[in-house]
Amino acid sequence: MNCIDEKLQPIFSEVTRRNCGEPEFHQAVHEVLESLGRVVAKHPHFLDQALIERICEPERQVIFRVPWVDDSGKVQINRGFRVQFNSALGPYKGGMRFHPSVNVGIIKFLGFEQTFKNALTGMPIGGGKGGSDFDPKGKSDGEIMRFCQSLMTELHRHLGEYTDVPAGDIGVGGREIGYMFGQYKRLTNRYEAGVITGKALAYGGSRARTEATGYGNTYFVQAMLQTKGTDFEGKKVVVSGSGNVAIYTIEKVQAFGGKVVACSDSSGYVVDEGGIDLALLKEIKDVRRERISEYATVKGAGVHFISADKGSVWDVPCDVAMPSATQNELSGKDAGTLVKNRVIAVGEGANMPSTPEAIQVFQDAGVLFAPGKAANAGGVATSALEMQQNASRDSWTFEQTEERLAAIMRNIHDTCAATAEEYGAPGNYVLGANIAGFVRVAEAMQMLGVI
Ligand code: NDP
Ligand code: 2IT
Repeated sequence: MNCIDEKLQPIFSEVTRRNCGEPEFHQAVHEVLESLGRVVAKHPHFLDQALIERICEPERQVIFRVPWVDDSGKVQINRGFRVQFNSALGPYKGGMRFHPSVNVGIIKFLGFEQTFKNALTGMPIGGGKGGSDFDPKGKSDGEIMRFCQSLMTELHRHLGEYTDVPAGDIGVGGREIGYMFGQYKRLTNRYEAGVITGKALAYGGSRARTEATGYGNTYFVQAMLQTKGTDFEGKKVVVSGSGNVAIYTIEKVQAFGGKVVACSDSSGYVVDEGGIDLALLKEIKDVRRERISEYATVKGAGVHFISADKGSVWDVPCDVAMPSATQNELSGKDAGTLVKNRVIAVGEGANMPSTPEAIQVFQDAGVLFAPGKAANAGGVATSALEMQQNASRDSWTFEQTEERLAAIMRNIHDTCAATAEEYGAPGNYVLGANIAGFVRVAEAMQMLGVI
């Protein structure tokens, strides 16, 4: 890891002491503090009133029991979380993740990242995140519904369209959002559409929200490529994951003329040099909910499945890499392989998918590198557009909504680039994103008194 400025080192030490056993949270804080040395050198007033210490401490953390009954009649218990990180810019906003690896440290890292990401969108949304260690894999529809209802039975008292607005993340898509909203509505006796985003169109959702994160990352990478006088046309692209973010990244890359040759899930990856067949991938993942090896089985000759214990999707040579699965999925070694294979750009669709070592390798090699908190902000930005439509009881066309998304991503790109330049590190989007996000949150907090 790089060094943190000596003035900020005590803040980091206190974060690790207070949040022991939460390595992902430490990692996320470390990366932001690394960038802030240049800010406090130029604007020492940001060190006043324990502002940075306050930004590193969530405003509220809720942990609760989620009991539910499985199909065999057995009582199961999971743990639910909601970390309401920062509300200086608006109601807490951020997704819910259902995955067995979820713990408070994971949710805290995600809520911390979300705070700066949401600030970068320029929309009036604070940062929060939640989830559960519930594993949706292999569960029946009835089990998913009963789990979502039980979770919301506790969570609803902490939410509200002006308080905290969840959405989806890993393991939480349209089906789960529907069950959670249904239970919220029932418990509160209020049709408060703006209390959750990622809803289906039938009951207050926004067009283009499903597509927004993947499309947004593709717009961001396109803007980076354009700074070097090039674009996606004819480029070989590897996208990790095969969930919501990955699928709509593949769709937009293909629309921009790129060729996606590999994608993955936690069991392994498939290589299809002819270009991923998106209709088939959607059918296997969204409809049949099967493993990625099924793609190779259906496609047959020429398409390979390689299991996760035999290699990494980052072994596949490409011009552009778009990690869209989970945190720390791309190691320093993987980055070395990508650089050796002449990758020119990396856009993080997932949250913190590259390890600190990987980011260093990319930056040392002069690879265009878009950090998740900037590149994947299109999802939450379109959630804010969904809230806007709900508030005005309006519904926009797909074109109108996508146009707003494209403009927001362009603006985030330009803000990160200009901020990096202003702070003496042209082309460093990590620094640009961290500083621009921080300054927006910090300035609002200073105006609000010691909160
Ligand atoms: P999905 O649940 O739709 O898909 C997740 C994909 O990542 C699956 O292919 C899954 O494989 C894979 N994956 C998950 N965990 C692991 C793991 N531990 N190791 C290897 N592969 C894994 O989630 P999303 O597409 O919504 O989210 C993907 C990433 O994007 C996450 O980091 C999320 O935080 C981030 N993100 C999502 C946004 C959104 O709007 N949905 C917005 C911004 C960021 P498997 O099925 O085998 O588990
Ligand atoms: O990480 C993220 O930005 C999300 N999972 C989307 C959050 C949202 O509120 O739309």
